[in-house]
Amino acid sequence: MNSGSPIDRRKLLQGTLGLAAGAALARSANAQLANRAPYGAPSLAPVRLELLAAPGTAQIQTGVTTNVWRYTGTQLSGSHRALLPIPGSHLGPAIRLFQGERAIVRVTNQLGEDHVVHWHGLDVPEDMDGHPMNQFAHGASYTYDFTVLNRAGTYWYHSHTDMRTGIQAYRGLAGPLIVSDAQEQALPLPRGAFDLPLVLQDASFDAAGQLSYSPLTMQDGFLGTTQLVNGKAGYVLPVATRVYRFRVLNGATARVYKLAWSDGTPMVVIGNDGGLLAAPVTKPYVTLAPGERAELWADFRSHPVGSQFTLRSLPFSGVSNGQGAQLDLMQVHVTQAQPETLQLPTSLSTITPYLPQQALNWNTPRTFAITRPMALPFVLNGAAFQMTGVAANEIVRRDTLERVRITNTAGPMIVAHPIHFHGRQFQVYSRSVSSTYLTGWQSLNQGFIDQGWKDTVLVMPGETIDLLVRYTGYTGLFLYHCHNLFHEDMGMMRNLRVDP
Ligand SMILES: [Cu+2]
Repeated sequence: MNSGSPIDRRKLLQGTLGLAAGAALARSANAQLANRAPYGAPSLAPVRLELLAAPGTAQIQTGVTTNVWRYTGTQLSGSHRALLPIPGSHLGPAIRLFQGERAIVRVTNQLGEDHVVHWHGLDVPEDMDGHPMNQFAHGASYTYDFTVLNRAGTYWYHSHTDMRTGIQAYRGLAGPLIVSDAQEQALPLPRGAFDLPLVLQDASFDAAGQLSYSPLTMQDGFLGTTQLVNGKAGYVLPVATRVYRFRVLNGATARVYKLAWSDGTPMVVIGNDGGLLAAPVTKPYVTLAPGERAELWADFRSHPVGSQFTLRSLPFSGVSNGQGAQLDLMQVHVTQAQPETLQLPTSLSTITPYLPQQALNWNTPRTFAITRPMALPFVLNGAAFQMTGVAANEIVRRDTLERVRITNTAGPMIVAHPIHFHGRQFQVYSRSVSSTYLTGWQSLNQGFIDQGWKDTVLVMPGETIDLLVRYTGYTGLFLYHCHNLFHEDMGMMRNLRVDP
């Protein structure tokens, strides 16, 4: 069954913007056989986990009980603790794995609708990647079995259900996935209680305190009125006069954040989507689009006990009409004096830049345009999502390096789109923006973290971005899509077919 026709998605659009959401379509069988042998060698005993996806309740707002969907994790085996629940949060527990480790995660669906889990940023086989063709029904389980090939970094896992990714992730079906490796372990970075995930989301509530998901417009998608950190409104983080490693993950369905400290302290960035940067980067603010991650070195040594400040999103323009107001995200309260000896390392990791001439197609970049057909949702590469459909220019060779160009330059209703590629991490080679859209671009561009490894990149209006992408070593269908989850659910998603 093919879910890609504009008719289906137009119906869903009407349904979602109105009262009822469309039902997920039945999954289709995939004729494509994946190459499932890992190309890294597992070095540790497998980590076996159970994740139950089911309805539950949470105190997102203090004193108010809200119905959510949540992952509840259980560790069955493994040589280390692999589940670190976020205290008090309805979000999924942080899953901690090591490079080279095999993870076997059995997910059971008790949601009352189809579900599938994507391991965002990880390089895993086709049938482990959370493609909606592998979604499974209420009452069923699916066992994900993969070897962690990725380097240390802040990845995440979340719903990727056909036309239901937005609502499922919004209601809580998302969590951090932390990978460590030997190089990272050897660095003097904050650990334990000083190494914290900060998952940013926004939400809206009805009069009864229940989550509402009502996308504003096609351009905006869903923008909530309440800012959440780790599943809490009005989040307050007590800290000591120490250094913290904040793993900030934009888990919002559509909102872009321009992150800054209220006291004007610059942001010290040590990592992004694909792990630690080669060296720390200091920025006036950090631009973080849905799906992206930024690791911050937050040094509170010079802040006296009793001081308070705010992590906020500064004003910006150009993303979409509904976005860009200043927002307070969380309060930091310095509550304890403690000694600290850590110094910011001058070097963090080894990142070898791809050379342009290494790309097979340097002179003819593989180009995917963002467009919006008249009165229809946004699309990538000229067509809405088809479950197993690929266009002629969406067939690539495994493990080859290519120059991939994304353009966001067509049409009268241009907005920003965070574009995510499944499979391997890529490098951002260049950005250019047309003068018409320069003002909005300049309100965010100093916060782009284009160094290092990326799996999601914000493509601003009027912008053309060139990436250097070495495709996954696995074969099969791997998605690329907009991480504005409303856009994705409306069909702004395509397959790349990775051939041997
Ligand atoms: Cu989009």
